[in-house]
Formats: sequence, structure tokens, C-alpha cells
Amino acid sequence: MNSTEVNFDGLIGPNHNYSGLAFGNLASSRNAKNRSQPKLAALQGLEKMRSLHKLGYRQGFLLPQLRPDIDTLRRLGFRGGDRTIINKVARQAPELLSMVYSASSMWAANAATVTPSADSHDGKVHFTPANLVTTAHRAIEHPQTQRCLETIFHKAEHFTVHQALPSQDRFADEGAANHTRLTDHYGQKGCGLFVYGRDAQTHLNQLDFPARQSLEASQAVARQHGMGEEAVYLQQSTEAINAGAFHNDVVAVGNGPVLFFHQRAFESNSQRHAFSQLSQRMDFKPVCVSEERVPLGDAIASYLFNSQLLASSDGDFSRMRLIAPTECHDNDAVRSYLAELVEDLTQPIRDVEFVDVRQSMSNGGGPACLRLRVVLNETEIAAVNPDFLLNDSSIDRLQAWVNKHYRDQLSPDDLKDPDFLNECYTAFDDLTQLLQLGSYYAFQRN
Ligand code: SUG
Repeated sequence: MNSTEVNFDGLIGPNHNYSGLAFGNLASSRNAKNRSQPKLAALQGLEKMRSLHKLGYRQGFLLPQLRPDIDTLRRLGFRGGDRTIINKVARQAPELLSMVYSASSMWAANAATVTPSADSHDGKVHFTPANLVTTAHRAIEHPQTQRCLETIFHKAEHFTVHQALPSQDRFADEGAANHTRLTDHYGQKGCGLFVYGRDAQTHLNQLDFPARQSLEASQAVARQHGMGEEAVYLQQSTEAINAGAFHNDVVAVGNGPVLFFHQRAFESNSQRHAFSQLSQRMDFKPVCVSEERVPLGDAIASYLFNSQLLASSDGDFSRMRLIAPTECHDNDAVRSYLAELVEDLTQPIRDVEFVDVRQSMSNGGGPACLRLRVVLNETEIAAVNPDFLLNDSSIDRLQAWVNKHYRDQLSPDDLKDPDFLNECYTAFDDLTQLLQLGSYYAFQRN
């Protein structure tokens, strides 16, 4: 049976803002407290989805999470109605507002790790929402992520949505951003490549920034999904983490048999071992970008490796394409590298398309961060809740919804205003009506 990759992008919420919450993510720190443009951000995200749809790929989306997360504030001891709570937090602990107002669920690559049915022990597609324990604003995402995935992948005979791993540093999990499913053909058994930042031997004092993915978390997810011996583990280099690769998808991206990565992305012993395992199991095609050709700093600044690496729209891995952020075009070293890459017939990347997702990029999220990849066969695609698969007219409807409800600009200080809470609730309410989701969000049920 034919299988294909479906990209589910995070729909960017009306609360998109720059709060400098992600230590180790250089763009987030650089843009802290700047004014964001939520409407533009969401429209850029939707245009990226439209581009993929136009190129002939299947495109879906994930719902934005309800923000502000008043339940979290209640668990922190604030009492009263929702507006009262916002007023109290603004007066007593304003730093908590950015935590409960982040639109970080847009970065769907961190929503979950996904194992296709061809690789799992029971022939179902498995999802484990990421616990995201490293940062407070993201650690609150997983319950809503689970609910969203259960809404989209609701047929239990095809899909299993697990709970997140225990929320402990030891099991720190950031989802698909550190996981790549490699295979010769989408429908065949493949390998899950799990990249981690630290294990029990890691000298944490050598790290300037947090290593967000632990080996124990990756192993637990592989176990949960029944991957057994099919999982391959690979350690990120300290150098990459210290240079700002807070997730592996900042320095590597893979699809099919190809792993496109920076020379400095991985610890060398670990790389040797993992690559030899991969080569034994498939026709593995590593494409390494040297430090000499594109320095690590340029790779991270441009997000070259946060491009989406796609098979051709008919699933051919010998004619692949990169969907790269426009920042790659702006960077001289990267632009000239890409021009040569597509002419180099020793590797299969034939085409590069540039997309403008600058609003997300300013918080450290490129094209690949914005999507969760799910490999599905035809029966499974038919079992997906169809409201979450996009076509031109549903993208138009979501754009009209954004244009109606989103602000042009938002500054972190605006989060203190309880009227903004009402604006967000109105937008979320309208979205659930548009999608006929009933009382999906907590505020609609209270
Ligand atoms: O977790 N930024 C996100 C960006 C995630 C990008 N995802 C992948 N690489 N897959 C993060 O660091 C910034 C929020 C702020 O500062 O307002 C933030 O959470």
C-alpha cells in the first residue's frame, strides 16, 4: 500500500510574542521584549502550508493551544475569575504572564515523536507528546498536545496517542525535533534515528546551554513505540549545543534515506557508530556540509538545516527538495552553497524553495520547527479527522479567521491587559465554530 508523509503545521496563535523565554535559543534571547506581529506570523505560517499544498504535498495543521493558560495560574495559587487572575498576576508576578501566554505550540516539531505503523510493534502509528520539561513555558504544553492529537488521530484501530514521559529532567524530551525516521521507502520498515544532547556520562559543566533531550527519554519513547532494535541513537556535539543548536533540527534534517547535516553536529564516535548501523539497515545517504563550506555559525544563523527536506511530491527520494527559510537566501555562504548543492548529482537534493517565516524565525523556529511529520498509508490517511487536512479553501477560511481576530502588533506589556484575554478567547471560540469542534477549549466548558 502507498504511504506518504503528511506535514501537520502548528497554527500560530493570536498570542505570538517575543518574551526571551528559551535560554540557549539565540534568536529568542536576541528578540526578547521586541514587538511581535501575530497577524503576520500566522499568515506567514499559512502561506507556508499553502506552498506545500500547491507543490502537491499533503498538508495538515494542529490547533493552537489555549492561552493564557489560566489553569496553570490557578495551580500556582491565583484565585478568581479569569480576568481577575490576569489583573492579579500583572500586579503580583508579571513574569508569569509570558509563561502562560507563549504561542510556542506553533513549533509542532516539538509536539511529539511519531513512529509510523511500518516501524511499530503493533502496526499502529504511535505518538508520544513531548514533555518539554526544560523550559517552563513549554512544559505546560503536553496535556493540550495530547488532546489535540487525540482529536485528529482519533481512530484507535490505527493510532495510539500516549501520555508524555514523566516530567523529570532525567526524561527530558523535545519530540520530533530530535528524531528522524529514515527509510528506503515510506511504506517499508525504517529506522528511528534518535539524537540526544546528554546521557549519564555527559559533563554538564562543559555545556553553556541546556541539552534539552536526554538519551533516557529517547530510549523510553522508542520502547513505548515498540521500536526495539530498530532505534539508532546519536549524540549531539557539545560544540553544536554551545553554538546554539538547542534542538538537533537546527543542525541536521533527514528524510527517506538522506541525512543532511553539519560536520560539527554530532560527537564523532557516536556518529561513526550510528552511521554504520544505518548503513547496515538501509541504503543510507549522508550529505555532510563542511565547516569550511558553511561555518556552524552561519548554519545556525540562517537555519539552513531547519529547512524541510521533502521527497518529490510523488514520493521519489531521488528528486528531493528543500523548503528553506529566506534567511538562507540572505546569507552569502549559504546561498552559494545551496546553488552548488542542487547541481551536485552525487546527492538527491534537486530543488530549493525559500519561504518567509520571519516572525517565527525571530523566536528560533524555522520551517522544519513549524511542522510535525506523520508518515501514513492510504487507510490511515482516510482515518485522520478530515477537518485537519488542508486544501485551498480551508486555508482561505483560516486566513480570514486570522485577519478578523489577530492584532497587527503585540508587545509583552500588552499581556497585562485582561481585554487581550477576551480577544484570545473570542478568536479561539470562533475557530472551534469554524471547525465544528464544539467545546474544545477549557474556557468553553466552564
Ligand atoms: O523551544 N522558542 C522555541 C523554538 C522552538 C523551535 N523548534 C525546533 N527547533 N524544533 C524553543 O526554544 C521562544 C519563546 C519566547 O522566547 O517568547 C521559544 O520558545
